Amino acid sequence: MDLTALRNANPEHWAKAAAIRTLTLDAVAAANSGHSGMPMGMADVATVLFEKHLKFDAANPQWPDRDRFILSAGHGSMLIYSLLYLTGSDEITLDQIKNFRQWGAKTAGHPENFLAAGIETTTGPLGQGIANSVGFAIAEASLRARFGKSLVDHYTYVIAGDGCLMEGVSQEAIALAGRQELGRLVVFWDNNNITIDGTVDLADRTNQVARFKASGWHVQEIDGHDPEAIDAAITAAKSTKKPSMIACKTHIAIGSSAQDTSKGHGALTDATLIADAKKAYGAPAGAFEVTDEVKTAWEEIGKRGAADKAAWDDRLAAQGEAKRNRFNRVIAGEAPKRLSATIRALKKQVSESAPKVATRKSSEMVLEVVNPMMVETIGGSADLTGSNNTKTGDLGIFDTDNRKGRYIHYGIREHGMAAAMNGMALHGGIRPYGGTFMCFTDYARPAMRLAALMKVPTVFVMTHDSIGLGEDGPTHQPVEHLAISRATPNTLVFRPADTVETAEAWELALTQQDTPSVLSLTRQGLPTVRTEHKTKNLTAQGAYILAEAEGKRQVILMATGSEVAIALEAREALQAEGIGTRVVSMPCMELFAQQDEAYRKRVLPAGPVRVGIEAAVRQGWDRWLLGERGRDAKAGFVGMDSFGASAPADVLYEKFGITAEGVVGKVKALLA
Ligand SMILES: Cc1ncc(C[n+]2csc(CCOP(=O)(O)OP(=O)(O)O)c2C)c(N)n1
Ligand SMILES: [Mg+2]
Repeated sequence: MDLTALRNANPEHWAKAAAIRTLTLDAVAAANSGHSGMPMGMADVATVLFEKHLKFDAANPQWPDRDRFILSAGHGSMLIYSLLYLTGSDEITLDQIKNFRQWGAKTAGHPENFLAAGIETTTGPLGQGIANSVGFAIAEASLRARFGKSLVDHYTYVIAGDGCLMEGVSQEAIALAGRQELGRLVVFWDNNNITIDGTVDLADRTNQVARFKASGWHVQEIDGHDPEAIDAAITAAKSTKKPSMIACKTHIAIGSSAQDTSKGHGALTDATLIADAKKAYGAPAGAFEVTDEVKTAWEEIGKRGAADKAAWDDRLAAQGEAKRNRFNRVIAGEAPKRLSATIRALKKQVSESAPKVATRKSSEMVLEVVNPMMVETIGGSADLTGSNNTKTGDLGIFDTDNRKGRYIHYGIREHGMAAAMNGMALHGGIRPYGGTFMCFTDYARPAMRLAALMKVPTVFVMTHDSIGLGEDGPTHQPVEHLAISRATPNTLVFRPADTVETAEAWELALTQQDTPSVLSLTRQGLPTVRTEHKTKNLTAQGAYILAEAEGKRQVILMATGSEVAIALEAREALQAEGIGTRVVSMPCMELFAQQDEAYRKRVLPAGPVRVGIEAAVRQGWDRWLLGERGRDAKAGFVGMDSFGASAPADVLYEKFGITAEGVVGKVKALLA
């Protein structure tokens, strides 16, 4: 392709865009890995966006009212690193660019949100970024409605590739954004017709323009290398009330011998190819070389938002004190001081009245007192509102005509919901929680994993958490989902036994800053096991002694959630036969693992027989059964080692042997 005409049409634009291209080529070559073609192809779009539209101030990259730029096609990470370096980030320096993909560098293979400001979300798993962006746009609309346009007034821009649009989650995201008329969301599709295996047609003939339109989007089609067309399209996109998709026809690896081929997707490291491409760009030949003129021009772009930022600071300062404090508090992600007292009051009340309720209902009872005081929560469900008990009286529905509403009907879109919630949490100012059946953790899983990796405190409300859901049968009965959730680093998995533990779990989930929570809640009613009020949050210790052995301690029963009541019943039977039995409630294994050795030893001393009880697979339990001073010959587990079945819950517990008698039998066999 002859680039001369493009270069001559707009030399200043061209030189700035070429800097992205050459930095990308050099960084990928130095790393001997990475993806050159996408940043080369999208450099024109990114340059126009940053130069003419994106509201940001490189000196204040965390400014709450900045526009958000999301690189959904995360493999093109050198695009965002180049932009950050060129505009004057003090974190993504030239040294970082030179250390692309190396140990300890902020320039990781794929962009990681916690490594540098300006990287708004972690992308790489295709489709996640575009799905996160829906949450960013919801957060903006919600906060704008509640705090006013003078404080919140920004756009969310996304670059998505063919891969992002092929991933199923993109459909969930597009449909939700269209339904909610998220007019501040602008998606650029890098329409280069290339993926790794070849041309897009190998696997897809979707008319993307028609697809977006069908979901209520405003769509434009442009030449992604024409700066004037890009500028005009962004201007038009900003003024519509619908979310916008701009289909940008581009050439992957433009100007190189790999242009328009799948070879151009990956690492272009050949020295001749790189030298030739630089020549075609009219760019300096040296590695990582950017002329002072071009660097200065980019730094000017980085300063473009400084006056806006200063004016915004003044507007924030001019707010009434209460509103300013509330804004600052929610942006900082700090729970209100009254949260603890509110939780304590509820605990006292329920430990006295000792209701028999399902923990999904307990969760609703907690939310009824928390939501009115914690204005940053946004709840929702993937079409299971009445089952997940996620909606409380005060919230109102988030909708096109009610942006103040704090409850979202996500539709039957678990993955899209989870990713959107992550987007809200990343945006800041919002504490999202959302529900579905525990079994459909699988459908939300990629975003749940990323919540943990990204260090955002999203709360996943997973109800119907075992065979205890009964008649709906094994398709709906989770058995392995606690294990996979617990296997995920930086995730708190709570399985509370009653309303008191549920209240404690919510308090912990809502005060996390860097860790997502999974609440595993029952469909079936459970007795209150914490009938003696304790002001202390015992769930914070992860596991604690719920009932002490009388006489010589021969047995420790450990259980979670619905099985704690079974453990207590088994203890009664064992104690009646003179077998001293301790019951340990273990609502959160991760928090117990974080306790000091002395505490863990107090709860799980060496000696007694140990039996774990949980209506799920054993995987994950052996640390508590065999480790921590336990011994193989003296440990057992009562739970599931197959899928469940369709029948009433009590019949299932009976048939699968998860009963007090089953536990007593297991204990006696171990004692014999
Ligand atoms: C969920 C997921 N599946 C697979 C991959 C591996 N992968 C990375 S890029 C890519 C092709 C993407 O094609 P496209 O978005 O068109 O990018 P381009 O080749 O145009 O740069 C694939 C399959 C991934 N990163 N994420
Ligand atoms: Mg492509």
